[in-house]
Amino acid sequence: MKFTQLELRRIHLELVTPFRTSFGEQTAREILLIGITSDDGTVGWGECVAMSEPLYSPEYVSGVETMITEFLAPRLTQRGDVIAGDVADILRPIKGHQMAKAAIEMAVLDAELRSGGINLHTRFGGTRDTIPSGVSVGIFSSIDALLSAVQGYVDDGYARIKLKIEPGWDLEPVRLVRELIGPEMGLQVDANTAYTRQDFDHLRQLDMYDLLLIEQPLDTDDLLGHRDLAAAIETPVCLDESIESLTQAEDAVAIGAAEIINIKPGRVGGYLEAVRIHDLCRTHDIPVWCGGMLETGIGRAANCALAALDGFVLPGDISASRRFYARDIVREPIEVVAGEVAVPTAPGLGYDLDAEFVESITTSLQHVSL
Ligand code: OSB
Ligand code: MG
Repeated sequence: MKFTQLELRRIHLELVTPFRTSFGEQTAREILLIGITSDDGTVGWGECVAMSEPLYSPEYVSGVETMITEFLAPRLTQRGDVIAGDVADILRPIKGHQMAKAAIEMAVLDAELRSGGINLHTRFGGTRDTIPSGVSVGIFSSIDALLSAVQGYVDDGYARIKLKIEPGWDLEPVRLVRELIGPEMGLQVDANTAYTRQDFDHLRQLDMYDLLLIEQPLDTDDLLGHRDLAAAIETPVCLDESIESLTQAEDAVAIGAAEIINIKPGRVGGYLEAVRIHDLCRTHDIPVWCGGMLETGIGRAANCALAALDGFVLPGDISASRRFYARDIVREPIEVVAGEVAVPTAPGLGYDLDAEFVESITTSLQHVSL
C-alpha cells in the first residue's frame, strides 16, 4: 500500500483505580496512538505501549514521538509502497525502539487488513474463538485492600490472578491470596525486576504456593541469573522485560533462563515478531502467554487475536476494558464472560474506534506527511 500521512495522537485516560508495581504507581495512562492513512483513504491505527516514564523499559511516550517523527517516518517515506510484513525490515537499521516500531507496524497491519476486509484473528490463524482472561493485580498499601480487590476479580469471573510483588510484599500476600482463592485457581506473581541473585533462598519459599510462574524476578539483562534461579526453585521462571526479540527468546530458551515466556507485541517490535516467538516456543515446548500494558480496546483486540494461537497455553493479562478504564476508546469494550474474552472478528485489528471520545481526551496531535 502507499501511505500518505501519519498521525501521532496523545490521549489521556484516568485509571479506575491506582495501579502500583515494583517500579511505580500509575493513576492515569498517557497513550500515543498512531494513525496511518493510505492513498485510497483507508485508515489504520496502532497503539504504542510505551509508558510516560522509562521505568518498565527504556522507551517513553515523548521519546517515541521524537523517534517516529525524526527517524521512523522518513524510512517509510523513502520506501514508497509498504506492506506490514516489510515494516520490521524497513525500520531495522534504526537500533532498538521496539515499542515505536511495533506501533507503526500495527497501524500498517490494521490498514492492510481493513482494505482487504480481513480480520487479524483470521490472518494469524488462531483456532480458538474465546480466550481465558487473567487479571494483573497491583501492590496495595494493606493486605485487606489486596484481598478485597482479589475477591472482586474472582467475582468478576477471571480465570487466573497475577500478583505484583516486590521485597516486603511477597510471601504474605501470596499466602493469603492462595488461601482466599483456593488451591485450584491459577495464581502467578510478577516482580518487574525487583529481586537480585542474592534472593534465591527467599524466592524458593514461594514454591509452597503452587504458582503457575514467577515473572521477571531479576534484572532485564540478567539472563544467567534467571537460568540459575530456574535451576534453584521449583516455581517456573517466566521472562517479560528480558525478551525484546526472537533472537533473545532463542538464547534465553537455549540456556534454560526462560521456562515460560510472556509475549508482549510492543516489547518485541510488533505482532509479527510476537508470532515468530510463539512459533519458536512451540517447537521447544515452552509455554507462552500474552502480556498486557494497560492497552485500550485497540491493543486489547489485537492481543486477543494473538492469544488465540495454539501455543498460548496460559491465560494472558487480557482483562476487561473496565478493569482499567471507566470508558474505553472503542465502541465495543472488551468484556469478560465466564472467565473468557471473545476474540473480535471485525476487519482489521477488530475494534471500532469511538472517534468523538478519542477527540475529547486528546492532549496533543501531530501530522507527518509520508
Ligand atoms: O510487567 O506485565 C507487566 C503493566 C504495565 C507494565 C508492565 C506490566 C504490566 C502489567 C499489567 O502487569 C498488564 C495488563 O493487565 O495490562
Ligand atoms: Mg511483567
